[in-house]
Amino acid sequence: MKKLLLSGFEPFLGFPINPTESIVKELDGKVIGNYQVHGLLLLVDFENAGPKILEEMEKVQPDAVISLGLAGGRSSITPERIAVNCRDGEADNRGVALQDSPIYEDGADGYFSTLPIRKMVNVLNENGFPAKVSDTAGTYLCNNVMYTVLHATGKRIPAGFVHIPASHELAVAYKKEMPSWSQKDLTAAIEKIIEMLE
Ligand code: PCA
Repeated sequence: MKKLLLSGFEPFLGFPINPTESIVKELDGKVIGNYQVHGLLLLVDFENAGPKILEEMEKVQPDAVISLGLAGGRSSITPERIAVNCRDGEADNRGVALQDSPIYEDGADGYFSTLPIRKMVNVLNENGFPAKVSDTAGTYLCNNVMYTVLHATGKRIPAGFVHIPASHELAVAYKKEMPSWSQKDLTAAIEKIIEMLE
């Protein structure tokens, strides 16, 4: 049985809930398609998140890595195309704010996702889940994790990042006009993505 490392994040900035946390908890240990899922919850912490996922990869030796993050305000599931060697933006959950800071001093400018992102989007849309490829994972923790993983794996295994919209619970708690999905649909969409991985 192949192994999939599935990561999500704790809540961050003003968002009291991170729907990726429930997905990771719910799918942890499950067998979906060709993969057994190993869930990992990451801190929104620049110093900790990269080393933590690399440590887990060392332990699990996954055959694929999918990292999940919340993109509050997006209305679709968005597999990310590219990660860039840059950290910038709001303070993380430890209060650390970085500006124009490379993730690896001598790292490549960017890495393309090695997940089948086009197929993922097509399969999601065929199954009634709105999805599209995103051309930027930003410069915050999500991009940081995507870049760190791809820097380590190269093209060796399928690896990459998928941003998801808010859940209804988050929209109710945070900003009611925020586009949102049911937690059940968010989880089902991620299951669908895993199911189609070879
Ligand atoms: N989303 C943030 C960090 C944690 C998360 O779930 C991001 O898009 O960078």
